[in-house]
This record gives sequence, C-alpha cells and structure tokens, in this order.
Amino acid sequence: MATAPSAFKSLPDISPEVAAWVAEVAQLTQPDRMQWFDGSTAEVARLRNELLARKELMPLNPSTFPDCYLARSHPSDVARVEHLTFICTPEKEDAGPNNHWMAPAEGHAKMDGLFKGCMKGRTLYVVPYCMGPIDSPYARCGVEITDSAYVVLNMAIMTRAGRAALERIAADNGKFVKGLHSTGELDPNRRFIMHFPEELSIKSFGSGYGGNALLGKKCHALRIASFQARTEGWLAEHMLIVGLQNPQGETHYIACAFPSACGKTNLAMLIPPESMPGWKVFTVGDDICWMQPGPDGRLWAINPESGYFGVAPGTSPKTNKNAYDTIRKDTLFTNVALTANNEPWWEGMGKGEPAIDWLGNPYDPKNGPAAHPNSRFTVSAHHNPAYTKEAENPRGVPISAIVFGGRRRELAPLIYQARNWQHGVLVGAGVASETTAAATGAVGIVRRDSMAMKPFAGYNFGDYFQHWLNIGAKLKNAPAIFHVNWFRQGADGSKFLWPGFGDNLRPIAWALDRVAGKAGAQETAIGFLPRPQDLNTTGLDIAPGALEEILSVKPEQWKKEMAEVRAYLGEYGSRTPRALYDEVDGVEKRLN
Ligand code: OXD
Ligand code: MN
Repeated sequence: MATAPSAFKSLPDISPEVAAWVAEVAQLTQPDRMQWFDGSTAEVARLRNELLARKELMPLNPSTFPDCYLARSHPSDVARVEHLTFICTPEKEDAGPNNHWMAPAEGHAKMDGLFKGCMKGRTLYVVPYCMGPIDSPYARCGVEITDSAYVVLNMAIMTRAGRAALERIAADNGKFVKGLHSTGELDPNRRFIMHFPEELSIKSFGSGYGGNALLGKKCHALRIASFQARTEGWLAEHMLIVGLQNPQGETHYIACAFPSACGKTNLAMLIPPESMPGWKVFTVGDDICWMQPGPDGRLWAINPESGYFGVAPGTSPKTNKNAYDTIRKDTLFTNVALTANNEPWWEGMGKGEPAIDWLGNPYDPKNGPAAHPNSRFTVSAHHNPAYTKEAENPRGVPISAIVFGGRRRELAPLIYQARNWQHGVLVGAGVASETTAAATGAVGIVRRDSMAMKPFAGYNFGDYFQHWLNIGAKLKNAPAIFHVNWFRQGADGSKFLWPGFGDNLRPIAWALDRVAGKAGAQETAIGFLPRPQDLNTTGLDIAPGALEEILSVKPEQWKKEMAEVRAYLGEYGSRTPRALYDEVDGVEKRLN
C-alpha cells in the first residue's frame, strides 16, 4: 500500500520508532508541553523570541551585528566535563583506560533517576537531525530530546535538523541515535554525560554547555559514531577538512586532527599570505570528519556538521579574517563580553574595549578576562567566505593527506611526514598537547591525546589503533600522514618561533608537493622533514635561525619521547597492536 507523502504528515506521524521513544521519554520526564522541531525559519524565530522574552538571550547591536544574540551560561557550566563523561559498555575493557566507564544497567539507573519528572513545568523539544548531507550514504541521523530552547537553536545551526531528517530516519527503517538531554538544575553534582554505544544512545543531564548538550556534536558524531564506524568499517574523527587549490588550479583536500583549541578553525579558514599568490582555500569542516574507503581505494570524507561552534577569544581580522567576517551576522554568541556599544568583545579581538564582562557585570580587569576563555560563537557554515559547496557533496571529498598536530613548546618540528600508513598510525597515537580551556581542568599541562580523540573515542584506544591499521590495509591509495606543530617556542619560552596563521600554508603546501612526489626532504629518525630550502619562504618573516631550529630533530629529546610513547601504548595492554611497538622499535633504532 502506498503511504501518503510525508510532507502531509504531522511530525509525530513520520516515524513510529521515533514517536514511541518520545512517548517513553515523556512518560519519564513529565513535561508540561511537547514541541517537535520542524527546522523552519519561522520555528527558529519563535524559539528565539521565547528566549528573548525570558531574557535568556540578548540582541546585540542590530546595525553592526544584525541578527546576532548573546547567551550567558551558568558560571559553573562553561566547558566539557570529561571527568563526568562515561562510556557504558557491558565490559569495562571495551571502553578502555581512555574512558570513564560504567556498566549500562547502572548508567541507565543513575540517569533515569535524574531524568524522572525533570521536565515538569518545562517544554520537551524533539529535534530530529542528520549528521552529514541529507542525501549522503555516509550521513547518520539522530533525535535529540531536550528541555532547552537554547540547545534547539544551536542544533538548528550545527546540524541539518527538522522534517527532512525525520523523513530520512523513516527511510532508514527507523534507525537513529537517541539523545536525551535536560539542563536539570545545572548542578555540577548532578551532571553526567553517558553514552551507550551498543544501544546507539546518549543521556546527558545537568549542563547546557555546547559539547555536553548539543548531542549531535561530540556525543553522537564522535563518541557514538567512532564506535559505529568500527563495526561498519569507517572512521569518525576529530578533524577539520580543508580544500587547497594551488596556483596550477589543482585542488586537494586534507583532514587534520589537532586537540581542542589548537587552531583547527583557523586552519580550516586559512587565508593565504600575499606572498603566495594563486592559492585558494575552501572550508569543508572545522571540527569533525567522517571518512570511508571509497571504491577507488581512496578515503572519502564528509563533514557531519553544518555550522561552527568556535572559540571566540583570539579571533581577529589578523588571526582569522574569514571567521571574523563569518560572525558579523546571524550568530549566537555564548559567554563573550560586551562593549559599551552592545557589540560582542573578547580578548585578542584587536579592537574595541569591554564594558560588561561575560557574567554580565561591569568589566573590571581585577576579575580576570572579560570574555570567558572558552566563550563561543555558533554560526552556519554558509556564512563563511571560504565555504564550498563540496561540503554538501553526498560522496564527500577525497583526502590526499592526513595531518596530526599538537601544541608543543619543544620537541615536535614544524612538520614531518610519516614513513607510511603504519608509521603514521604511531605518529597519530603519540599526539600530545598542552591542555586548553575547552575542557574543565588545569591548562598548559602536556597530555597524550591520540589522534586528538582522547576525550572523544567511544571505545578502547588499543582497539581504535588496530581499526586505523585495518582501514589502512583496505586503501589502495592511502593518504600520506604528516605531523605539524605551530607552537614551538624559543629557549627562553617567551615567544613562538613560527608566525603561524596564513603562513601555515607553507608547510601544508610542502606536504601536498610530497604527495605529488614533487618536494624534497631530509630523511630523519622520526620521518621526512623539509629542509629550509624545500619550503616556500618567499616573503616569510621569521627570526634568523628560527627555521633551522624548528626543522631539526633532537635525538636526546626524541629518545625520551619514544620511551614515553612506549609506556603510553602499554596502558592499553594486550589491546595495543604489535605493529605499533614495531614502529617504536624502528624509530628508536634510527635514533641510536
Ligand atoms: C570543541 C572541542 O568544542 O574540541 O570543538 O572541545
Ligand atoms: Mn573539537
């Protein structure tokens, strides 16, 4: 029997599986009202007006920042909470030492206790969403149930949310990731983010902050998706995707994994330096990348998101002009400061002065930064001047190179190339970085962050490394793998040796030339490094000797590093693939 076109169906009638789950959640949470989000601009405007009326959103200066709004979170709810984030698999070993673990029954009992009756007096919003272009075979869908209209507005920017996603769920035979969220009382003692990967479900309580509450992002597109990707033979990674067109008109796409707040958004939106004419840069994604081996033996990537949830501090016309221009209209700001003119302001903006701090108090430098260091902007990818329609390509884009990186004062050179895929997996596994404000906890401590996935891999890292090796074995044309470090400092630790930002195109251009077999290199114990003459340095402003310094390998430092990497791999016990120890042995042999 033919079914009626779903455009004529009301939202709750499109997928019986979604409707049944919504009814079950409503029974548990006891909301006063229910609202299904259809994705229309009228619905977005209605939700925004509700928040404005409740003073939970403030309009910004309409002539300089049209359709821009400010939200302030609870002062104790400003970042991801890794210590309260759990992976609930039946076996603890399957979550691995890289995750906090709880048995699924215990996790559900704990969360259901918190959710019981928590929406009394509130509205339950149902947000069907699709991660990836709606018509892409690589996209996956979810439904977030939340009692936060702010979350709905963010999800509407960050994902393809609404009717079309629900229709795709129905077409996918009712398969979707179930994400249940409530801000609860925003009490840090009653705050948990739990993942049940085998059930494709997430329960998040007690936080309204992006990474904890926009469940399509870190929870679904990384933790649940990485688990799903392992069973289905693909990769869900914490990577930006950027297209680079060289002066000959050839475009190559690269995927880059850097830990949080290490400049992924800046690289994704890079503006070539004037001294590199003819280069063009296109942003496909700035945070998450799903990659599948294609029939041609290459890796093909989509960005599952449709917007940016970027760190505001440090964004200026000098550091990231594209981001700065992107967020001049139609943008939701969270926890930034305000100027006397009611414009958003943050440290590193390079102009203007704060009048009101992120808490809403008159600015006083004695109270610390005016904008919270993890204050954010949420904005549609379509507003980015470097946006490319390839971000909507259902087939994705082919990846020529994978680039890992971290924030390291010393040790890691500006760029080096792994010897092959297997060595590249070791390079990724060994990624380490100084911590930043994106997560609660001490800032500036070096920690291992394999593939920049430490907070996001939904299963044991030992198995995850093996999965990477398995994917490589399937690829006839595997991307080359590199490692970069923009953050090397001089001996006195006072300043960065590499200018960064637009000049990062220089080592990336070398990487693309390596892929094309056109660039020279020196072979070292850790891989292939450019010699100073292999990089395009026309117009580069750098201190004498700095380039040689950041293109050098210090054997004593690297011996210590490899010993640490070996010990780190040991943390995953018998799950760590033997092949990675072989690679450590190889580097150590070459260092001696
Ligand atoms: C992010 C993060 O918000 O990685 O993207 O913390
Ligand atoms: Mn991120």
